[in-house]
Amino acid sequence: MSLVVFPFKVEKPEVVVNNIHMAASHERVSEVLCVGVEEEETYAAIAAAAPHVMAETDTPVNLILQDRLGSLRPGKGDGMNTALKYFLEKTDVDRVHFYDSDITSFNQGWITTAEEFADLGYDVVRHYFPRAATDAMITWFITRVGFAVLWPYSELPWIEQPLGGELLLTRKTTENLVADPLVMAQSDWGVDTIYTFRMIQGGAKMFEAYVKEGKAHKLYGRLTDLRTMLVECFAAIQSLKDEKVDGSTLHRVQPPDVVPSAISEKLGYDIEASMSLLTERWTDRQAELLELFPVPIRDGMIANRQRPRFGFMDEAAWFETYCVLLSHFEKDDEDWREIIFKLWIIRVLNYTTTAAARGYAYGMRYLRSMVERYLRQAALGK
Ligand code: GDX
Ligand code: MN
Repeated sequence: MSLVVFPFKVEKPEVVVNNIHMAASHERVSEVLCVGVEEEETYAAIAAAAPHVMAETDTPVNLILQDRLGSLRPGKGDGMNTALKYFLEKTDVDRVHFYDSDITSFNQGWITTAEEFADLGYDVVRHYFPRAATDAMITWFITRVGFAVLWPYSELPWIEQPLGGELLLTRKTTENLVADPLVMAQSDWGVDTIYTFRMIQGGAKMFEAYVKEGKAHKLYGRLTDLRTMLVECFAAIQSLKDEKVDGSTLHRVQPPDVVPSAISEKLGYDIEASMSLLTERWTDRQAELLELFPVPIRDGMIANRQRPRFGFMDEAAWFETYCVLLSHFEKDDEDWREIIFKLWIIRVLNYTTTAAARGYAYGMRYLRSMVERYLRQAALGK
């Protein structure tokens, strides 16, 4: 039997409650745990609905607030880590599942799939989804690139969606995570990166299950939300850069299927709004920090003080940029946060206009082969 966890912040209550109901009705689920941040409206709505779900499904639905466990910004990491501790300390079941609470395409099949692959003996089952060619831009340009550059021989760069919030862990894998001070300290958006990294480094057997209907969820609000996520996901990789990972992990990936046109034709982000951010919020200190980068990158960036420019940020320039960031980026420095945000938007715009503009199939092929080229380049350079 399994515990199902929904971490939540501020979400549409009807969406969360529907997901809770679905999980609680599943025959393999012995308890549903919702982990909130504070007692606001979403929390109150779940508290009001929980007794009804329990009565209808005969499955306990518990609602708790996250503990302050970590040392970084209190965020989703504290929520997930609180749930892992709860799983070990308050239940005796073998498996825990996590699902984002804002998903509108969630169904019981997701739980069944994870359970069945775990039955085969995998320690971790991760769900992965078809995504638009201009979606998942943090995953592609920050996480998968970082994994390729730093650990080219490991399984890490081959993980489809290393930041995905939908996954199953066994008790043994959870014990390893909870015993790990670095994991418990990661209270922010970097938590998914650290979990994925430690699982592979620790030799967990991982299966990635393909969910063909895709993950429909809340659209990004302001781009500044993504900025925090970007900074925290990069900083998580940077904090791991001196770690070693060998190549002996078992990692299998279920092949993908036909991608629904609603996904392949979707635009992942607002191009015009992103371009307009490039000329904003400049400081003279940002220009000074850019001296650390190769001249063409520095000059290309400085040109953005006047008007948006992104032609210079090709694949090779991003490799060099990424290496400078690994050495010099400071996550708590406002100018560095703004620089990495602009660099990343520029790389995303360059990719969008040179590769994604040629269509879904081309864009996806480009992203995959880009990661491969980076890992070969990194391996040769070492
Ligand atoms: N308990 C708790 N505490 N839950 C949180 C917090 C927090 O501080 N912040 C967000 N959440 C919940 C949120 O309500 C949702 O259920 C889930 O975490 C994911 O957040 P969402 O705002 O939907 O983010 P997004 O962009 O859909 O996230 C995806 O990328 C993240 C990442 O790349 O880092 C998703 O796959 C996340 O699981 C992943 O962490
Ligand atoms: Mn979401």
